[in-house]
Amino acid sequence: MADAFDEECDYLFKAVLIGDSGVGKSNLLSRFAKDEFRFDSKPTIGVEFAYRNIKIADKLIKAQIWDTAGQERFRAITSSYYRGALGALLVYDITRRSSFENARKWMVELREFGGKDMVVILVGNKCDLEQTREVEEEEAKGFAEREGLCFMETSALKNLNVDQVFLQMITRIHDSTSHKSLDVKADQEKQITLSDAKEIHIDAANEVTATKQTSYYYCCST
Ligand SMILES: Nc1nc2c(ncn2[C@@H]2O[C@H](COP(=O)(O)OP(=O)(O)OP(=O)(O)O)[C@@H](O)[C@H]2O)c(=O)[nH]1
Ligand SMILES: [Mg+2]
Repeated sequence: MADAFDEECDYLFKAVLIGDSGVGKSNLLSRFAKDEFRFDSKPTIGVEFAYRNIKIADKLIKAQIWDTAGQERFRAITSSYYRGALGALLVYDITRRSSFENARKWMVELREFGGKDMVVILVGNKCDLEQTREVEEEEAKGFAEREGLCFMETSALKNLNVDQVFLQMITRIHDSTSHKSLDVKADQEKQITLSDAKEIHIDAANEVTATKQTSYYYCCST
């Protein structure tokens, strides 16, 4: 059934979720993929993934989002997790400063295993917990700017900015891959092969329209 549907997709994009344990990666994904939230979610063991199909302009995109454990001992082989990923959400918890400070550590891993053109968004999750906030939005914006990342605050619990953050990432991936194919051959179709996934076809003639932005959204010009 999945294969039958794959035939209808114009693109397949793989993206990954990274960040410390307990920051809300799995709940962000379940909110995005199934509109579900769990107060009692267990730490992820190994790797899980979910899909959601998104229409940008007249193109159907299958977003394949991978989720792994923040805890080192539960993580799967890192290189295969990142292989073929075109985007990443680097998630921290706005009420847990250590999870923000560890974003640097996650950046090191991203640089080692991720592709150099990956679209990376820094995500401050649990913004519904304003009263116990330990990381100011301005500070996170500054960090994102220095690292050349986009930035957004979200709440998986209240469903704030969840669709927006995933859609920003997917739109930017679409945008950059379309530009790349234009650079290579303006009038021909280019193929990119994602290991761990299927082939995607990028038609250089297609245009991408922007998706909605929100007040929480910040992005540098890179
Ligand atoms: N208040 C609030 N709690 C949240 C939010 N997102 C997740 N949580 C809670 O935070 C806890 C951890 O969430 P998970 O999604 O399992 O965290 P994770 O990053 O996947 O953790 P690992 O799988 O161990 O890496 C759970 O108790 C969730 O209910 C949010 O936006 N707001
Ligand atoms: Mg998890």
